[in-house]
Order: sequence, then structure tokens, then C-alpha cells
Amino acid sequence: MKLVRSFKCLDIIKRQSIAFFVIIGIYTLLYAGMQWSLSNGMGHLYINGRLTQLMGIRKDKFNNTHNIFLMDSNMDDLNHLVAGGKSSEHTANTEPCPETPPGLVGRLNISLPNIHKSVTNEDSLLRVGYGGRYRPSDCVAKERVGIIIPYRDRKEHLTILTRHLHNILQRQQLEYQIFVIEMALPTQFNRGLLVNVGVLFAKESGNFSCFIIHDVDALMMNDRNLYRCGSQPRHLVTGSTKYRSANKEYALPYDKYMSGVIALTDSQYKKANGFSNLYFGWGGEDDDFYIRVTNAKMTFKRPENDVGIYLAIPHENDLSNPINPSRVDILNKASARQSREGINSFYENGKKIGYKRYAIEYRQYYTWLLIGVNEAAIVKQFEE
Ligand code: UDH
Ligand code: NGS
Repeated sequence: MKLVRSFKCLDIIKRQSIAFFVIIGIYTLLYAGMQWSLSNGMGHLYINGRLTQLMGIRKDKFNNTHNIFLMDSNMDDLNHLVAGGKSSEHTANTEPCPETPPGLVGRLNISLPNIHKSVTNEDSLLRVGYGGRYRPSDCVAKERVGIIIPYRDRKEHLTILTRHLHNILQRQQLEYQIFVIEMALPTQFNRGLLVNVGVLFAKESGNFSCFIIHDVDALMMNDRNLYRCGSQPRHLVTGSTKYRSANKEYALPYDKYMSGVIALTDSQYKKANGFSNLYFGWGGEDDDFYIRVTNAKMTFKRPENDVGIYLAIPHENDLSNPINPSRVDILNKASARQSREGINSFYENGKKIGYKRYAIEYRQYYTWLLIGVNEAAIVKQFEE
């Protein structure tokens, strides 16, 4: 009897071992397949919390998000997945929101020593949908705004800015989504290229009537500075603490300076052919864009002087954004290059070229896109 029992026991152990190895084998195959697909151009999509019932999702150890592996090109599916959530709850009220939002307070009481606290409104954060989307629930927004933030390694600034924007843009009764576009190392930072990619990505993600190109360290100080587009491109900064002098609290470095925060419709952006992609490192891309806008027979408009004021968060120089020694040479040829190099550079026979999407993450307060760029290839493409 004892012998029979121990045989049975052995049999069970054998079967369990086989099952164990089969499961390990399947996991190994799945994991290898996943790695292979990632290294062959498939993007990651990370979505916060709620979609855990889907296949191919694993919890991210570090930031409590979930990763979903999907084809890069499948933006319609991605949008469908992240639709829903608080921001897209349908409102019964189809009345347009008023021209002047009723809750504005004007000059904002924000200051550096207490910056986190002074920009945060917890209620506004609770109303944000996946990927940093929002839509007013009591009226139809006057504008659907895509906020594009070119970004690398400024985590603290990003936390502050996104909190501030969610608070103020909801008060401005806008429908909006925040996009953070990051360039993977080791490539030198390229603000213009990131903005172009951001606008293209935002256009795939939603139907935006206006794009706001926003530096990560610029905090608006007056909520009457409405984040809307106009019949001409808009420079929303009339003065920043960054250029503060003894006799001027908020200033600009020169009159044609058009950086920090600008607002353009898709058609205005296209008319200028977007930013140049050739400025790797610091400086020049904003002056180049000014030339492009002017060549396209448009002008930048600014809000009232006391409305377009900004608090600039101070920071050290960025190691991967050194001053570009070629910037003036590139700038001198801005007009000659404009029609063949810009936002139109990225498509060849309907295919994206010049950069790779490494990851898309629908984070709690913004949508994040990480791209890889081959600097030598981009520069070579446009060598005279
Ligand atoms: N940016 C990053 N990370 C970087 C570099 C730039 O996120 O490493 C983004 C960010 O949105 C920033 C914007 O690009 O607000 C513009 O960057 P910038 O370095 O041109 O401007 P910023 O006002 O600094 O941040 C200016 C200091 C550079 C001094 C060079 C010589 N005067
Ligand atoms: C100009 C740069 C711009 C820059 C501006 C302000 O000289 O890109 O200074 O810079 N143009 C060129 O270098 C050709 S700041 O004072 O903010 O560091 O935006």
C-alpha cells in the first residue's frame, strides 16, 4: 500500500513539474516576443489604473501606471482606450461657454518660496481625465486646446506647471489636453523638433482648434491671459521675471522675442511650416520661427501688458542643451529653408521619418511621448 501511495505521489509531483515547466516556457516565449516587438518599432502605451482587465498589461513598479503594448501606428485604438474618464463625461448642456469666463480672478498670488502650494488646487486635479484631459461639464468650451511642452529632465518644473495649468485652464472653461514631448538621450535637446512632433502627435490624438507651445518653466501670473488662439498667431508673454531688471519687474529680452508661450491654430502653424528641426542645442529656433511666421505674412499679437506676465522658475543650465555654436549660421538661411524643412519634413510617402516613438504614456496629469532622434540623419537630410 505504502509503495502504491508513494508511486501516486511521484506521479503527482511529475505532473506538477511538467505543468510548471510548460508555464515557465510560455512566459519566456511571451516575454521574448514582447521584447522583440518593442525592439522592432512597436510603441508602449501606458495607461493609469483603470484598464487592468485588458491583456498585455503589467503594473509599473516605479510610477504606479500600467503598460499596454500596442502598435505605434494604432492611434485610433489608443484614443478609444483612453476616451472616457472624467474629462469626457457628456454634458447635457450644449450652450457655448461665455466669452469671458465668470470665475477669473485676474492677478494670481503665486510665489517661488511656496510654489507647490500656491499653484495647486486639489479639486481641479480630481477633475482631470487620463492623459491630462479636461472638458467643462456645464457648457461647450470656446476652444479645444492642445498644450505642447517640449521637455527633458525638469521633473520638478513639470509637476508645478501641470498643476498650475489644470487649475487655471479649468477656470478659463477650456477643453484641453496636456502633451509632454521628451527627447531620449544622448541626442542634444532640440526644442523646435520636439514641438513639431508634439503638434503632429496631438493632431492624431484629438481635434484641437488651437495649440499652445509652452516652456516648462513659465507660469502665468494673470488668469485673464486666456489660452485661446486668434486670427493671427499669439505670443502670450508680455513680460517675464526671467528678464527682470532694476526698473522693470516683468520684461522681454527684445521686441521680436517670441518664445516661452505661443498660441497658433493648426492652419497658422502649417502656413509657417512649423519650427525648423535643425537647431540641436540651445538658441535660435525661436528666432527662426519668428522669421517663418513673418514670411508667411502673419504677425504675432500679444495680450495687454499687465495680462501676459509670467513667473519663470529659476534653474541651472541644462547639460544636454549646450549653446549651439552653429545657430547663427542656420538662422541666416532660415527663409531659404522654410518651405522644405519644418513640420512637413516628417512624412515621406505617408511614413514617419526622422524620429522614432519609443513610448507613449497616459499619465495622470498629462500625456507623455518619448521619442528618439538621430541628429546626424536629420542634419544630413537638409545639408545644402
Ligand atoms: N527644456 C527642457 N529640458 C532641457 C532644455 C530645455 O525641458 O534640458 C525645455 C523646457 O520646456 C524649457 C524650454 O525647453 O522651458 C526652453 O529651454 P531653454 O533652455 O531655451 O530656456 P530656459 O528659459 O533657459 O529654460 C535658458 C537658459 C539657457 C542659457 C543659455 C545662454 N544664455
Ligand atoms: C537669443 C537667442 C534665442 C533666445 C533669446 C533669449 O539670443 O534663442 O536669446 O535667451 N537667439 C539666438 O541665439 C540666435 S534667454 O535670455 O532666455 O537665455 O530665446
